[in-house]
Amino acid sequence: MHNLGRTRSSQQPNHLLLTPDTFVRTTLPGMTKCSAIVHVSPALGARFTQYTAEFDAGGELGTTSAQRFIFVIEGGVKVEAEGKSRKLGTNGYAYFPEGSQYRVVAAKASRLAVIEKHYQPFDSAKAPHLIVSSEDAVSSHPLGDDPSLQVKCLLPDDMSFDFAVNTMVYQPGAALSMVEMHVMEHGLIMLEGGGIYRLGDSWYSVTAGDFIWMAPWCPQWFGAIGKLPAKYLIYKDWNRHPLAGLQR
Ligand code: UGY
Ligand code: MN
Repeated sequence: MHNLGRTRSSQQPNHLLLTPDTFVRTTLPGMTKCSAIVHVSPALGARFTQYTAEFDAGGELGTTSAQRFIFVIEGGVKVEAEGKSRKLGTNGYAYFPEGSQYRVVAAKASRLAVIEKHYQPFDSAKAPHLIVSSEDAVSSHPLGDDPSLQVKCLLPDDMSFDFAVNTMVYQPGAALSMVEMHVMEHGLIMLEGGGIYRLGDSWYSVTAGDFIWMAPWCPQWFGAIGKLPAKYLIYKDWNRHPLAGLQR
């Protein structure tokens, strides 16, 4: 249904808000019975790609030359890697190192958050390893000293990994204690609830299903509104010097 040209989606130099009414689907090379809503990519200045993959039962993601992180938003998939087959249900996730061999096959109609990034090696750190797990199995900790804002780190706190993916759960009324401005960029998918996101000099109402990209140093703040907790999955580049990857 059209909305007389109106949407909450907004593309700005240092941030992007994409709401489901503006999603456009495409099939990426290697996908079968699967389509992608590409939320952000280097075409916009990001140093990673994030998309939502929508599978029919039996659909497959295919391969990539980059390292890849997947998170099951809805449904379930089978991960075949290192000679084992493991099932991931809702909140299940996996990390695949660059160059590894694996298959991701949907057990039923499913929706996954997918993040891909070319690996940035670091001197003495060993190569990152395969991870297949569930967010439900990860323990949370408060952000700062605020127990109403809980964070789960889905990847190990280890220099082998050049990015982090966390979930953050805000109790109704909880908020970031400061406006953050930092070198890392973010890809964020709202999983539950909603609230107000400050991005740059704009304040947006956001809700489950929305995607946000924040460029490095984009001013950012979130406060949860409503009677239910707000939850999001958030990517950031991590563990590398700001000059890493640039020519001498
Ligand atoms: O990890 C973070 O930088 C996180 N606190 N940022 C955010 O939620 N916008
Ligand atoms: Mn941040």
